[in-house]
Amino acid sequence: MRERSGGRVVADTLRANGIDAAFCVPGESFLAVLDALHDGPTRLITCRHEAAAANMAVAYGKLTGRPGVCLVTRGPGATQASVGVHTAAQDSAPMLLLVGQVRRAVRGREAFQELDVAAVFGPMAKWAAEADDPARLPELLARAVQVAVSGRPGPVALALPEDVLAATTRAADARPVRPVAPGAAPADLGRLRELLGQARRPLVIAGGPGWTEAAAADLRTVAEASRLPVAVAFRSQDVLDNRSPSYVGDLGTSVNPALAERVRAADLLLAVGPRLGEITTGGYRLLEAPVPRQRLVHVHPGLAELGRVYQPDLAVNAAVAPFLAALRSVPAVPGDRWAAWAEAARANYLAWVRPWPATAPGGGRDAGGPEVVDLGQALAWLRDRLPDDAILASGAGNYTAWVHRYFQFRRHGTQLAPKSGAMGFGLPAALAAKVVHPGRTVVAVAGDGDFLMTGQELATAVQHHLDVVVLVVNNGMYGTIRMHQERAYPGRVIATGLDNPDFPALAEAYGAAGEAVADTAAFPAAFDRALAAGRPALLELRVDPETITPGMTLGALRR
Ligand SMILES: Cc1ncc(C[n+]2csc(CCOP(=O)(O)OP(=O)(O)O)c2C)c(N)n1
Ligand SMILES: [Mg+2]
Repeated sequence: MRERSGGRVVADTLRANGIDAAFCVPGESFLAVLDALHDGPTRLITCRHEAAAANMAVAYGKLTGRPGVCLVTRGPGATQASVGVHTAAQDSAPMLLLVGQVRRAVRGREAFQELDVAAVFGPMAKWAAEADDPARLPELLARAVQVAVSGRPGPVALALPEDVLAATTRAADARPVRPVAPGAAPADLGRLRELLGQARRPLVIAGGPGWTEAAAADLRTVAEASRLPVAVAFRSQDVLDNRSPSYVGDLGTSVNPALAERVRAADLLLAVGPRLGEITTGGYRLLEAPVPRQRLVHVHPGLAELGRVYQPDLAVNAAVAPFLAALRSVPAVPGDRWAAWAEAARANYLAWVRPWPATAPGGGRDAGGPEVVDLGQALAWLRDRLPDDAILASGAGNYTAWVHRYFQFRRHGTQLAPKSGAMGFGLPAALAAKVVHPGRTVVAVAGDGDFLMTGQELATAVQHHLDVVVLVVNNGMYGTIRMHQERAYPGRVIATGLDNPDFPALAEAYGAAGEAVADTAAFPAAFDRALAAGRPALLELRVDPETITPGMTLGALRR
């Protein structure tokens, strides 16, 4: 084996594993890796903040199934990137946080910027470790990739001391990693068919990691053949074409009450892939812990998730893709017995997303108030305007309730939304999406609070020619918290109001196009201009601050 630097071993490992892009904020601790990436082929996106770089890596992992790589430096870089590690964990997204570390000779002295990466990230990541020998880098890196992509995918944090990266080694590369995705046993499928055979009111809950185009197609085939109603877990709306007669809505933070009622009333829940987490289970109330009243089949690739909160009647340790492929290969269970139940669930969904909500009473032009954008109508228009493969990224805030409800996802891998509810995710995720799919339309939707957590990445978008459209939903407040505040402490507003910058001017200052939209009717033309700008573009959507959720006003909350 030729002699090469530790940094080169890192670069070669990325290439060998098909990781064709990485996201960084540079540091002098990992110059050897940067140098090894100098001549390609991995595309290196340099960012303005490590939180954004880490969020980009999360989005890359979710979109490709390969680990998203984020390179940061020592304590300051690693701690700023930590939000991405947390999101990757809650989102089951494969990710590698590579942290340049102080050199071995001074380790443990609290040297300049030193951080015990394994100790800090140990409880947050799937695995965290530190290299101490250049010759063992191939082994360490291969294990990191293996852990990140296998079973329930997740983040791995590795500290790479500066001198380990700079030293040379003749160690040979490891082989490219093949993800380990457990599959379903024939006995599991037999038992599942038995349980379905006894059911009258079955409901599928689909979500979690490991979805592929084929898995999404298999879910559609299986569900439609057996007329199974399919709800999706929190922020997993792209695992089934929302136009399918089987799609009945999402179990999110603002769930359709009729759907929540169906989860309670179901006699068999078939959870295909999701964690049965707090949001998906309506705060652990739609199912009782530890023994749900509904019969439960839980399919999950991570052994630790099975029986963690709920004891299933049938636990299947399988990834969704092999599970659904196996289920598709056996004869479909006839769905005549629950056809009416399934049709009613679909009707509930259609009623929930239509008619589009109007501006809250007291607001809007007709009432003599200022002009505003009706977010529901804007998203409904977008749903029809965007191609099926367009990617929509978002972060956290009440504005996401409109996204989840009024946009319809049609293709697998088109929704990038943090299951951790972390603000600041949308724009970085959109940029990563544009790196992975340069030919697709990519839209980030952000709140005014949310956007400014990673808004500086407009500079990254301009620098790397990542022409995304950012919709900033401006209600002049941290709306979600204001909503909770008005409920708990009516009229006592503190810390939730925002005096915002001039968003279009800010965008223009970064070299992006910027425009404000203050009227629903003006949105379509403004959006088309943004899309055709030939550079990244931001549209500030001025919405009615009174309308705190679709169908709820601040005034009503206070009363
Ligand atoms: C990183 C992070 N910090 C704080 C919070 C708490 N939080 C949740 S939503 C929210 C307000 C979001 O405001 P904005 O983006 O303007 O959206 P809006 O609710 O107004 O639509 C806050 C502060 C969070 N989820 N994530
Ligand atoms: Mg806001």
